[in-house]
Amino acid sequence: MAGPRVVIIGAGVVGAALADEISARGWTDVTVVDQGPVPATGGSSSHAPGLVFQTNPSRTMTHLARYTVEKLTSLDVDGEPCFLQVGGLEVATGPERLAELRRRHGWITAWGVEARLLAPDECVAAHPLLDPGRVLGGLLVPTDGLARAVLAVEAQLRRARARARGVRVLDRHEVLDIRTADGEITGVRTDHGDLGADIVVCCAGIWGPRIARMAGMNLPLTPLAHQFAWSGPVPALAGQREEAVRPILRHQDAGLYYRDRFDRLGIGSYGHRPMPVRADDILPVGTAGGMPSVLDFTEDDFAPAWTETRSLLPATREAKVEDGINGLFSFTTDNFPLLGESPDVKGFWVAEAVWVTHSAGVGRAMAEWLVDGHCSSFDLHECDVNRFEPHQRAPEYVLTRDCRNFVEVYDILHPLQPSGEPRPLRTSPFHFRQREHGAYFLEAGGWERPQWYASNARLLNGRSIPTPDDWAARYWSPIVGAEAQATRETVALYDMTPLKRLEVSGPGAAALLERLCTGRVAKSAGSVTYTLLLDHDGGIRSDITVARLGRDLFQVGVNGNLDLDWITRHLPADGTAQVRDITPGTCCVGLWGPRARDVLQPLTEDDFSDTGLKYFRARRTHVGSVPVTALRLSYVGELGWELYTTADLGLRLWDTLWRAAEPLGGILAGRGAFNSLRLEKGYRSFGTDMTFEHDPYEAGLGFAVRPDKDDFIGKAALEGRRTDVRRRLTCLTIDDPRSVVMGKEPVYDGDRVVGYVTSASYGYTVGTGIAYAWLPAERAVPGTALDIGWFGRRVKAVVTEEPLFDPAMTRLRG
Ligand code: FAD
Ligand code: THG
Repeated sequence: MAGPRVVIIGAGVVGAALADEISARGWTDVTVVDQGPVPATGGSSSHAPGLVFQTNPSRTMTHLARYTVEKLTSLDVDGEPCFLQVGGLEVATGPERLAELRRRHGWITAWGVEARLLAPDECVAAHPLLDPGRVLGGLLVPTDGLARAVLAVEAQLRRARARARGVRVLDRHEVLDIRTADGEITGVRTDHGDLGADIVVCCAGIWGPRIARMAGMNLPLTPLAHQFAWSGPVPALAGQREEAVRPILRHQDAGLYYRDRFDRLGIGSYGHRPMPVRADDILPVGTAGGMPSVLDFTEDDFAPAWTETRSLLPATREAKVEDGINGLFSFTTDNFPLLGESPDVKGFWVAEAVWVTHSAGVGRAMAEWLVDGHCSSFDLHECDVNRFEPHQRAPEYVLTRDCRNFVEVYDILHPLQPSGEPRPLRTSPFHFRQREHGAYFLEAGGWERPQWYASNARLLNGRSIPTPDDWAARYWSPIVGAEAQATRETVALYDMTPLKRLEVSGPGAAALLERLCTGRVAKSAGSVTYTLLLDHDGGIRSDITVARLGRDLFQVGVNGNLDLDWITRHLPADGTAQVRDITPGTCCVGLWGPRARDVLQPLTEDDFSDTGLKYFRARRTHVGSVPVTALRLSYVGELGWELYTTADLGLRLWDTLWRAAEPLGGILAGRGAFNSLRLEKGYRSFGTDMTFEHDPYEAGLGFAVRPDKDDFIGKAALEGRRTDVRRRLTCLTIDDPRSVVMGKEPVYDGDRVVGYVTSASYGYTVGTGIAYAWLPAERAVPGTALDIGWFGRRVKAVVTEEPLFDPAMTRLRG
């Protein structure tokens, strides 16, 4: 089995890793094409100093890096190792950074990579060039180190070219065009002739946008210049025989990193102005004499970096900056790579905006995805090139965000911190009303979302809302707690407009959804079903709600653009079903709380009693003068409805509801309360609590799977899993009301790391801190006492039966 004809464009670290991994899986009809000479093609990989720091807030990114480390440590070229495992050290020179390193220690520990917090003298012992007077502490990851990128290219291409595999490598071949027919790849045109192909994978680095455009695809990345310089000989390093012995070093407070190389020091700086380059202006290798991925060194921009270096590492005062580059590599709007298949051209794939750090991991991920149809080793939902909302592909947005991300690359970013610019982007029809009520807005998917309302400060009278410690108290107000409590006491309006919704229609719609969903969704008109989308390997792709509004008409509440992409890819070829994102043209109010019916019933002729519209039923009706689709369900676990209408009537709907709710003591409530209430109720959030790597049984969502229904995607893979659950998404409670964790923290059993927190909040109506965490099944037993790592200290937590609030569902039904 040679597999389909694959052409990989680009022989940098990414293309080389993919060629190796894909041929190892039996696809051997593979050609790697590069415009430059292999292995030092002149792309970014040829210039990368190769620092591999595995620490990352994303579990997936750490795992991609960990695999890269594992693989490259096992590879050599004629005895020359591809990886120098010198360790990675991040140091703090200020108290905020010191706290940040403790948080980072939490992440890397949670993701299963060994790391240690170091005292100042230990930092200096590990890296003797450091000025002891400046360092407050550090984070050491012993398995970090230096990837030798060009060697890694060579080693991986050698394996791929070996006789048993027979991958072809055509260097000095420039790709000039991508050939397609009827929306499918047929080949690539090069300056040396055509190559037929069924699959093309673009691993062209900073040239990616140019190649993608040949296939009609807009690739949202920006090449930015980044300064890297070599010092001359540093006397203190004289006589160093090995290429590198000290840990790679990061000094994030000044945007700097370092590596040693014999008696010299390499210095990378992000401390300069962003220098974006249009992908179209980057010439092919070989045309410009020199290397187009490298711009001239601008010494002035480097001056502050050198001053700071001489302060942090005093031994460098005896040295000079010898030579430097402004090297180009890709930034994206959310700092994740761009992986996956074009939505428009079948067989055109990309693996772009990938660092050396993640390259081998990405090679493996892409190979699995291509060969198996899905990637089982890594959860790629954050990396999928089809994750973006339409505005996130706009050139202005991409450029602004990418430059911002360059500036913020080492900044301390709070998990709730909204991106500074561009803002505001998407506003619901209720936006100006919300502002009148003093909404404090955060951002998600471009939407301005009220986190709480200042006008609700009056609710604080007579309540005592515990204040969390410093970090958790940012982007927080005690009003959040008051709004949560008031929701359960009276009734609240929540703006649910940002909840993405799709319309699936046509005579084939029911069959399509039955094939994709784990539950029965083609029930009577008016039914609503909570159900899952699975991948072929049984991993959760999303949890959704499917409302059948008519025989051929469904409204589907989803989690993001990947759901739209997934459904689109599975549309029947005969055109009998369509899918459309109706989010932008519509809006939604969640009206929830024990008095919700008292608000709604007087506004409509229809019967909204418990029997008139049962729990998990939908109806199209009117509220005052506004036509609405009402779904009776609630992510906050209270009586009430999601009320949808078109954007033009949104304000009218809001005002109508508010006029009826206010006299009954109703309130407006924000996202902070929402998140607390849903955790009390045990409702999971896709992407945070469960992702592609989890199956429904582990995630506590087995109830949404109907193994007895007709075939659906993922069904076969689930067989036998229900009884073989090794890890569980588990509810923990935290007694200390000040210690509110935020997600991504490690969970310890004594000294052993046994899991990690997904999401957390204080539960304002149950009166305890709540943290959901992934734990081994044997520890997911109520009563088990565990610790959560929080800025280097331990917070006591106990596994607790869930849900914490209203397990009998008396609030929702009735
Ligand atoms: P590349 O290595 O650029 O490979 C793309 C290939 O595509 C090129 O060989 C090019 O010739 C080929 N190609 C493009 N267009 C065509 C065409 N039309 N026809 C044929 N072939 C084509 N990352 C880290 O992890 N750690 C670091 O410490 C680090 N430091 C860096 C420092 C600098 C100064 C720079 C510039 C980058 C650094 N990076 C670092 C980033 C890292 O180098 C890149 O992200 C990575 O090398 C990208 O690999 P790639 O294979 O995607 O791209
Ligand atoms: N509303 C709508 N669609 C959505 C969400 C929503 N789609 C995406 C996301 N949110 C899905 N998440 C949930 C989670 C839980 C519930 C609904 C949507 C829920 N679960 C009940 C339970 O678990 O007890 C009901 C389960 C059942 O009866 O099958 O209500 O917020 N429109």
